[in-house]
Amino acid sequence: MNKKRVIILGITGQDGSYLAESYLASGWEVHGLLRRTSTLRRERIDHLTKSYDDHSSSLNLHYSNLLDPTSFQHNLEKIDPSIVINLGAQSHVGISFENPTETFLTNSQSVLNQLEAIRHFNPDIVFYQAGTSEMFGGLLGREILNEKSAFNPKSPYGVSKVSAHFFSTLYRETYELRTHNGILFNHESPRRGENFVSRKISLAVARIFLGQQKKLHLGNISASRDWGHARDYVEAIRLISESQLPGEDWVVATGENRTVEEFASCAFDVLGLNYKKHLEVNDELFRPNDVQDLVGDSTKIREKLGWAPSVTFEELVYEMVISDLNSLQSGTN
Ligand code: NAP
Ligand code: G4F
Repeated sequence: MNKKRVIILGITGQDGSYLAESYLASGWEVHGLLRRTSTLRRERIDHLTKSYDDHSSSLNLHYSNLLDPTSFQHNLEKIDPSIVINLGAQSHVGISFENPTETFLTNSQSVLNQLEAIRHFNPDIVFYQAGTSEMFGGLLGREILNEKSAFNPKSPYGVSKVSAHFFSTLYRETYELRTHNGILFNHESPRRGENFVSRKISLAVARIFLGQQKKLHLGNISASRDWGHARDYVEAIRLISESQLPGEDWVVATGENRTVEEFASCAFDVLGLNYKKHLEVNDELFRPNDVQDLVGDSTKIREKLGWAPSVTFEELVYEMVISDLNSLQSGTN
């Protein structure tokens, strides 16, 4: 790849921020697309934009809402990248039941627009689409999910991502675009949004420890997820998009799953607390439909691209709880 220039959609999100760091550290010119919001809160990438005077590692930002196809097209032509990574999404599964139309337009229609723009501007661009284990809708019997498993989505979010997956596949097969579909299982970090269950738990544990909160209210605590660390998963995205392969589907997972209750138990353990004293199940926090169990088989990416997760479940939970405790104690959260 001679032109080391990448566009990242969803740069302000958890994965976008880690991916930008990774590309910048290896000398890439990184262009992040972001939407206009009423505040300028971009805490996940502030540390990258402050280094503007150092041109070897600067992050370039451009306004582009996922719902505005012309703004993507103009940026594509102006930046002329070798890789486009689409991480932009309404990524909250529970909220997708409340905002199904926005979720579908943001997560699926936008991908069609991106593919059309790439097809007409430069079909050699590598395109990465952020697919998800939510597309599977859960374990079928005892099958561990891989690239050949059937999709059976259980939420508007899941349906929108299946649709985007098939647009990406269609443009690969029809127009020979170099589209890769990542099918990533849950990945978390201290930068995870506060309304996802892992971060809701780690924040609550730290606040309860400091006497700032009494109870942690959760919904379906018997659901299980295959949880990894976002830093490991953005390295998988880089391996995939720089692989020189024409375009394929890739499951990225640890191969182990834990219930939400086990996540909470482990998190309270970090600060020597008994989760049973603080956790309450609240019926209002259950979703209209939920994926009960997920665990992935990432043999393909391990064998073909040499990827492997480096952070264990216990290390992930520990890092999240300690990070929230430190931020609360230093007044930065
Ligand atoms: P995230 O933190 O929610 O980030 C989503 C990004 O999309 C944010 O930068 C957000 O911008 C942007 N976005 C949303 N609507 C937009 C719009 N209309 N115009 C422009 N930008 C918009 O998600 P994440 O955890 O980093 O996940 C990255 C991608 O991977 C998502 O597509 C997600 O669905 C997918 N995925 C995530 C996981 C996981 O476990 N994390 C697993 C599988 C797949 P704002 O900051 O302005 O909201
Ligand atoms: O943390 P969650 O909201 O993540 P979910 O639904 O698995 O989705 C995340 O992972 C997907 C990959 O599989 C991504 F595609 C997606 O973008 C997102 O990043 O919920 C996990 C589980 C669910 O079963 C939920 O019902 O936790 C359960 N849960 C129980 N109580 C809760 C709560 N989830 C949230 N957010 N808040 C609760 O109070």
